Amino acid sequence: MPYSRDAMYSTPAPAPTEAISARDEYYCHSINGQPQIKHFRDDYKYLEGTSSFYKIHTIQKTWEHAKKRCALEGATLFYPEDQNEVDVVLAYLKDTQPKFAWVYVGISSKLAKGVFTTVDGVAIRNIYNKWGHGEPNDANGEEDCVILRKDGSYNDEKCSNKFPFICKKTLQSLKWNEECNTPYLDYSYNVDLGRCYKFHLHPLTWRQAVEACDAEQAYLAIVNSQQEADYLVNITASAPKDKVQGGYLRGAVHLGFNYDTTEDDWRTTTGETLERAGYAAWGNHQPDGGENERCGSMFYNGHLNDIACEAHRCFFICEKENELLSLFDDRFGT
Ligand SMILES: [Ca+2]
Ligand SMILES: [Ca+2]
Ligand SMILES: [Ca+2]
Repeated sequence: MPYSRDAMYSTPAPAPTEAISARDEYYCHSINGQPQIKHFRDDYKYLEGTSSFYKIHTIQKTWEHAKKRCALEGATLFYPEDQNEVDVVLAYLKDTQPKFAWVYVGISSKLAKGVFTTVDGVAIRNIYNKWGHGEPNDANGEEDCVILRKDGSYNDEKCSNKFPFICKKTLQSLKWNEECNTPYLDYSYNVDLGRCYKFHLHPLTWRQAVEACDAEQAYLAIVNSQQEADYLVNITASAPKDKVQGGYLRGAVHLGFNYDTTEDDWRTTTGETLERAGYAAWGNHQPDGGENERCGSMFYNGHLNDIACEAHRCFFICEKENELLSLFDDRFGT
């Protein structure tokens, strides 16, 4: 659901008038969101030549993981629409990462050998379509993923090879969540806790959940009070979980704590003991998994549970500060 302008006004304003006016002033300037100032995320660069944002990923990944990572960031594994975009993006690549000789692009022949389509299903003949000499050659019958070389030509490569890649977000597709100051629309602001949360309905393993929250510039939720635990129980109860099909572990949601073997104790992902973080209410007989359950979760009733880090997929909750509101809070002591 797109963020509604009205929702902002439902946030009760704090008492000091100075704070109210400063916030109001901020909101007035940004009421139509970040698309107007052409900002998606700090790690994406806006290129006027194509009216789009790009991020060059320097941690090399397989083609599938590259595609997934871009999707987690709310973007798409880049492929060039036309010669202009090839020129603009390769110039940016040469400028910022001169050592990279090529990048993965969002084109593969995974559907059928020799049929090259983009990650969003467009046939390669309808976009930029310039292969290197003798390519595609499907060497050893195992080259189904495409790289773009610095000279602007494509080559098919083995999908399991790890290469740098670029994620792309068009300005046109950018929407802004004012309440949480983020491009991710499904975060909602809790005024009592002063934080934003998203209940993820695509079950992932604990480690994948850590990555998914990070990709949204958030973190796997950390419970800092009984009040926050109650809120997480509420959003878990109201999430439409029953509609989600498939094999995943029901009854628990991943949270941001795990077993620290150096400390020989449980720690939040920010390194605090659970007691110090503010919430350590374990479920009955938990933790009970020993070495098989070294990661953290919460039963739907709010009690903590140790869980396998990679064996089971579960729902999970991401949490983020609204840096902008915290800035005001610091400044005005509200
Ligand atoms: Ca090849
Ligand atoms: Ca928290
Ligand atoms: Ca357990």
